Amino acid sequence: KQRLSHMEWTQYHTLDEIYAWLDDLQSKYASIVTAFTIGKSHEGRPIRGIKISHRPGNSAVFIESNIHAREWITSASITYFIDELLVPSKPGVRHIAQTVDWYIIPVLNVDGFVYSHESERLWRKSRLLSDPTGACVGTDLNRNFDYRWMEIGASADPCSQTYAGPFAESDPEINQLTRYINESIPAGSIKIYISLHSYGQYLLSPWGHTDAEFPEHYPQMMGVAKGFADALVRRYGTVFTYGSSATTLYAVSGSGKEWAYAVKNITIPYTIELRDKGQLGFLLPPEDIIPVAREVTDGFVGMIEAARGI
Ligand code: ING
Ligand code: ZN
Repeated sequence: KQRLSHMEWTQYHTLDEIYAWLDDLQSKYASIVTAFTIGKSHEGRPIRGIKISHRPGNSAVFIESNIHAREWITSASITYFIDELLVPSKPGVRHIAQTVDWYIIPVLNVDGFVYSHESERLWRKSRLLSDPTGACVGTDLNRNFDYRWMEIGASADPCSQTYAGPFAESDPEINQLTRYINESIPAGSIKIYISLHSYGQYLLSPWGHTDAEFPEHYPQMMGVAKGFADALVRRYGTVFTYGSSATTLYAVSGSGKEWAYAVKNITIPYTIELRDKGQLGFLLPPEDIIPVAREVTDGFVGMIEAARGI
């Protein structure tokens, strides 16, 4: 297998290609890059991430991407963002690279991602078989977190696209993600948690489970969301809507950002839904990778600058 020395972001890459690229980054930028593995997926693939840190003592941002298999634009654009952090093309990006510790898992749902490449493009869930009849495969990993698990917007039917799993953290992808955050990242250092999805152009905060109440830090969440959306729209005019999940999109429970906020006390947790608004949906063409990645990079610069002092 040929090893990639770099990616061009003109096509969607396989998991093996993304991992070969991660290996290259680790050797090329050894002084600031630490590759890590949170564990293995149900089918035995390593779930890998990258930590970018220029100096000790920075606050951290944690990003999980491609928790849903078919949302390829998420790993495509976050790998571009990683490249930008390592070789910044603008001072704003250099600044957020140097003053924040970035923990990024480009593909969390590795089994589903490979399945989406090889067998069924629109696959969403994991590949864990928990249906006793054997008829349906996969857990919706963004319903499998251990906070208000299975309360609302999640299904107990293994055949559903939003099947929450037989119990909270049933799937190794989720229990190892939470264990990694609990055990391997200094307590309290993560200030922002991002779960990267497509599509819809939303930036969603807690709460997911209710539209009748807002979390204590909702004003800060919205202030930082505005920083992201205002910076992003300036590049190509792409409009992102922000608000709580339950009031903006729909009610859910057991998703990553709720766990991050309620269990880990991470003040600024979001689900971000990248382009588009549904015209092409999950099938965004490869020509869109670079524009999406560029606007998202601008958005992250605006987000971090808005979050200073929170
Ligand atoms: N959408 C998210 C989902 O998991 C979401 C939307 C997540 C809404 C969390 C509210 C809270 O269903 C996609 N496209 O996956
Ligand atoms: Zn999703």
